[in-house]
Order: sequence, then structure tokens, then C-alpha cells
Amino acid sequence: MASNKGLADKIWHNGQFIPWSDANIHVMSHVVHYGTAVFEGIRCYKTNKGSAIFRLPEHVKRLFNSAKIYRMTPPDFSYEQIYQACIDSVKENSFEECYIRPVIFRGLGEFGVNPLNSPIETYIITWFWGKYLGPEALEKGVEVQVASWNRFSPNTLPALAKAGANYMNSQLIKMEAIEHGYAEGIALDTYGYVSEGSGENIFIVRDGIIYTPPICASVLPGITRHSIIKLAKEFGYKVREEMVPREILYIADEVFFTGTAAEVTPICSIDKIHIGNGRRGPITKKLQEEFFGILSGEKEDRFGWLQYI
Ligand code: PPE
Repeated sequence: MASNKGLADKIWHNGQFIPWSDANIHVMSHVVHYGTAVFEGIRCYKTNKGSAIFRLPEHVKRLFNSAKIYRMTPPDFSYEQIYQACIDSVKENSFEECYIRPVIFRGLGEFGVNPLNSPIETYIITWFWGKYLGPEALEKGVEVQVASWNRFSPNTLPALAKAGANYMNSQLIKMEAIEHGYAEGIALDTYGYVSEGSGENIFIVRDGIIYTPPICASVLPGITRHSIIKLAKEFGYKVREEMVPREILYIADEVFFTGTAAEVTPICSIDKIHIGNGRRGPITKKLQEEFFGILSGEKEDRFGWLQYI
């Protein structure tokens, strides 16, 4: 593993590897003032057949989609080059497992809201990132609250773009949860339906049927979400992407979060109301075992999700 306490020694910047300590930007950069960034979060896992990146094509595609929405597609780098640069970043830093964070932003150029005259900078950062919601979360589950903050309304900040500025909303949700002693918050959309966590999608199990909010509920179209839907359907469960009223959360049999960082994390209580028996539920466990089984190489990668490096 790389030195630097789990941080990469080298960071990819506009086609070249530079030392960690040189990866700095000017305070007048557009992104600093206006949040002009789109990014990805990807995990590389240590499998029994070597290191492998999980669903790299989908992540790079989403990065380019986010950039397209904000008219900041890197002029000098193609999808294929960024794809390869993610693989190279893991190799260059000798990571066996790590988190990969490509970020595209507007740098130092013309000042003022208009972003078009500020250059597009692309970086790929890697580091070791452990369990997102605490070491015991995957088994014991987390205690969460419904946030007082909503996700953004349609046609305000585009939820389908993974943009830096969206995370100001996430930060409000997260800080409130932490202040109240919870691990995370679940935000509703502006119509009052369940949306997602500050950095995770959400699934609800009720009477053997699995529900998750549709993409029009101000959610990020999660790649883990997509993977869990696939696995659940393969097991024969009915999966419904439909609007979820808040109170279904409290009377659900199981609720869990999904995300690259959070992986598949059970939720044991919401607003101090126990979910099911207050422990990780059987369907959550089954999906976790299948998910982590593929990521460790123990179960067959029948969907071609792993890119060996
Ligand atoms: N919703 C939000 C708002 C979100 O940020 C993420 C990922 C997801 C859903 C799940 O998407 P996916 O990773 O494709 O399954 N959040 C990333 C950033 C977390 C952070 O704290 O930074 C992540 O999990 O990598």
C-alpha cells in the first residue's frame, strides 16, 4: 500500500502523475467560489484473483454525463483515456484496494459566475478509505434520522449530475444528523417523498418486496443501487422503483443504504423507531453476502462488474 497514511503518493492531473504535495489550486479558481466541479467515487477491491475496480465503465460514463450537463466535458481527454487513467492511478500508487476519486472542475481563469472562460482541470486522486459509516455498521446497522432538509427540487440543481455543489445540501443533512447523534440522515424530496441519504441511495423491504425511490425523486442514479436491483431480481425478488411515503420507513421490515463508500449498510432505527427487530434483516444480509462475494472474487462475476488491473 502507498505510504502517506493511506493517501496516494501520486495524483493524476491533466494526463500526468504529479506528487501529492503538488496537487494544489489557486484560491481564485472558479470551483472555490462557485462549486464548479463534478466527480466520481469508485472502489478498487482486493479479490482472490488480484485487485479489481468495481463497475469502472459505469462510473466513467456517469462522470462524463455530469460534465455534459454542466458544459464542462474535458476538451483534451476522452472517456477511454479517463478510464485508463483510473486504472493507472491504482497501479502508480501500488494500491491493492483503494477509493478512486476523479474530479473535473473549473480552475483559474476569468472571475465571476460565468464559468466558460475558466479552464477545465481533471484530477484523479486515490486513497485508502475504510468503512464509511463506521467499522460495525455493515453488520449491526446504523441509527439514522429523517432530515429536516429536503433534497433539491426538480429543475434547481440537477440531481442526476454528481456535482460538488450538490454536496452543500448533503452537508446540511449530514451535520444535522451528527449533531443529533445519528450516523446519517435520510432526506425527503420537495414533495415529501423519500429521496436518499447524504451520500447513499436507500432501499426499503416490506412483505418480501423491495422498494427504492425512482430517479425522479431527486436521487443520484447510484451504481451500487443498480447493482443491488440486479442481484435482488436475480434472487427472484420483486423490485419496485416507486415513490415512497415517509411513514413506510417506520413500518418497513428492513431498510438499507447503498453507495460506493457505504457499500450495503443496514439501517436499524429511524427517528428512534426500530426497523423490523432492530437488527440487520435477512434480505439485507443475503444481498450483502452476494455483493461482497462478487467483490472478493468468491462468487462468480456473472455481470462483468470487475475490471482487473
Ligand atoms: N446518493 C448520493 C447523494 C451519493 O453521493 C452517492 C455516492 C450515492 C447516492 C450512491 O451512488 P453510487 O456510489 O454510485 O452507488 N456517494 C459517494 C461519495 C461519498 C462521499 O462522502 O464523498 C460515494 O459513495 O463514493
